[in-house]
Amino acid sequence: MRTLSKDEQNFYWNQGYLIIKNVFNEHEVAAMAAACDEWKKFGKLLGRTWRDRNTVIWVDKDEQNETMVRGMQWPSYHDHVMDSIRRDERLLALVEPLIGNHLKQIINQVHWKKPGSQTSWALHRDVRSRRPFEAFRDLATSYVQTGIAIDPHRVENGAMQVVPGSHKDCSNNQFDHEGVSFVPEYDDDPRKIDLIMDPGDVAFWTPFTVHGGGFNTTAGMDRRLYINGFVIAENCDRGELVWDHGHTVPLEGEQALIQCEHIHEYEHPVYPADYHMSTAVSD
Ligand SMILES: O=C(O)CCC(=O)C(=O)O
Repeated sequence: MRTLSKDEQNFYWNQGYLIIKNVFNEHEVAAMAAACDEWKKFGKLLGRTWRDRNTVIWVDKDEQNETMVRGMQWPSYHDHVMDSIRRDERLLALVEPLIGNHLKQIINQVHWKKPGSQTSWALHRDVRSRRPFEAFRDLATSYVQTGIAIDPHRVENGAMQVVPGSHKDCSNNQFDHEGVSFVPEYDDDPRKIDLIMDPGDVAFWTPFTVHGGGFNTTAGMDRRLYINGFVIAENCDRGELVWDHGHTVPLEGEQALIQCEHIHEYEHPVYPADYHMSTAVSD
């Protein structure tokens, strides 16, 4: 099984990101794309942002005032394709040298950028979304975010951007208060690069790495990224156990507390009127 070499591990810790090519094959990518198409249809049918416990579909209007799906969280409670990919042992084999094999998952998310859309994620550090702060210990060395390219990621369709080395520009204890948000001061940072990926490639980044992305300016190329975030189980009070000392754990029973603070009060799906992609703390 493909794992990370020492050089790749060093690259990740030094640069704050890494790309591994060809982790998933074309059939697996096609299956993810088809699953996403179904979720997109479902989102359009709903016509507005929708939540059931940890599962959220972000539905919005595009520039032509047409209903569009910008992303979703936790398809894996309901979708065996997305579920099997998130706990595929090839992902574990790549993450394990960085944070071990007893892991919780706190992010399971798809980002859509449809052709011509103005969807983007301004530069930020994911640490801003790790709330409450005290639920996440030793974040810098305990948490790895992964992103699987479902479509080709190119500059023109809004590939994710990272600022290599930016995770070293700050320290953990700078973030023990509210108010950490976007970091526009990195917009013109000469270190900033586009993460060019082919379908099936996987990107890795740390919670302190500055990243984000631009618009999809193409006429016909979707840009979907399947994001799964893993954390050393002992160092996090939130999330679903995904790997129990190397043994995969299915999503069964009551959903865990992750980001939905009122999860155990939900009796049926809700349409939170004030929940909007641009303001959601989600990544
Ligand atoms: O989808 C993208 O291009 C950006 C992803 C991102 O910023 C995030 O997951 O935090």
